[in-house]
Amino acid sequence: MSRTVRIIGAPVDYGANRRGVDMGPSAIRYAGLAETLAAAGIEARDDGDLFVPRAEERDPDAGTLDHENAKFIDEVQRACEHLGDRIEETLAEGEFPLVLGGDHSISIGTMHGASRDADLGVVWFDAHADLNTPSTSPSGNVHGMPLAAALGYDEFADWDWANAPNVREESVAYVGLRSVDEKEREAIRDSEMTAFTMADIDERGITAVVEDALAAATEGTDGLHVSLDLDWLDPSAAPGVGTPVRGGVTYREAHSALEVVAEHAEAHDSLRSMDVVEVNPILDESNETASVATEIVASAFGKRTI
Ligand code: 6HN
Ligand code: MN
Ligand code: MN
Ligand code: MN
Repeated sequence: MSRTVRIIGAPVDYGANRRGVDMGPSAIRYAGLAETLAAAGIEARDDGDLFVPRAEERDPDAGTLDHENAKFIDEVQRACEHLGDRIEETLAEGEFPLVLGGDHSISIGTMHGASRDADLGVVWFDAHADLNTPSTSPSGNVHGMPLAAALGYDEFADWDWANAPNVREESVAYVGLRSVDEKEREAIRDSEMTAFTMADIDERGITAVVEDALAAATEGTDGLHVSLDLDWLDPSAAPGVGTPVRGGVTYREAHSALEVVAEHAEAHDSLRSMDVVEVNPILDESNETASVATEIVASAFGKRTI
């Protein structure tokens, strides 16, 4: 990583159905993110957390938007608008935005901010497709909707704050899908996105799959956003998440994947922004998931053994 990494905490849990994910930024810091990056020779500075009112103080169904089946949507909007501005500022000042979530709804803000002045490709490491809309969501949880929001599907078409200004379907690539809702499956099939499931990883190996995902996301774009949902990993390696799904990538595969990202970033100066989401210390075992998150981030930024 040639730029200084600016760490931005987004302690948001509005988008998930389990409390505790708002403590993700603290847990990741406590796991030694700054120290791990420093030891790897990566310059980083911590810019603190966004101000996010506690969910208990808010009414999930109040608000001014048409929020049916999108819990806390007004609160998500407010947090994402602030986050988007912080991302834009960070990039304008020549630093690299690393966002610590929080649940995955915060990526709406990251992608918005990172695509204001650039065509942005996206690689989405996740068990889930996060492509629901208020009309298709089985849960009403906005953390299952960030990509649909960025791409302006259904109700999101009218919500400019949610639509990433310069993210195109054909520049979005999934890696590691294994829990996709019926309507999401249809939407992926009808779309121009690239989607690699766990079966693709089993068959072809993690490196080949990530290389293809990177190629799809960086063709014709100015920069790459990497979104890392910790439930992408198998729950045995990352137990502290709200929506675990069996059959995910191993600890080693996760490292290999992000090492491939680091190589691509070095060769093409492709990496523009990153978020690390869904770490929930309340559900974790000895902060293991936050430690794994920390180590994987270091791999993405080019940490080497020798
Ligand atoms: N995540 N597809 C499910 C839903 O409620 O829409 C689960 C979403 C999980 C979201 O882990 O970021
Ligand atoms: Mn997700
Ligand atoms: Mn997920
Ligand atoms: Mn728009």
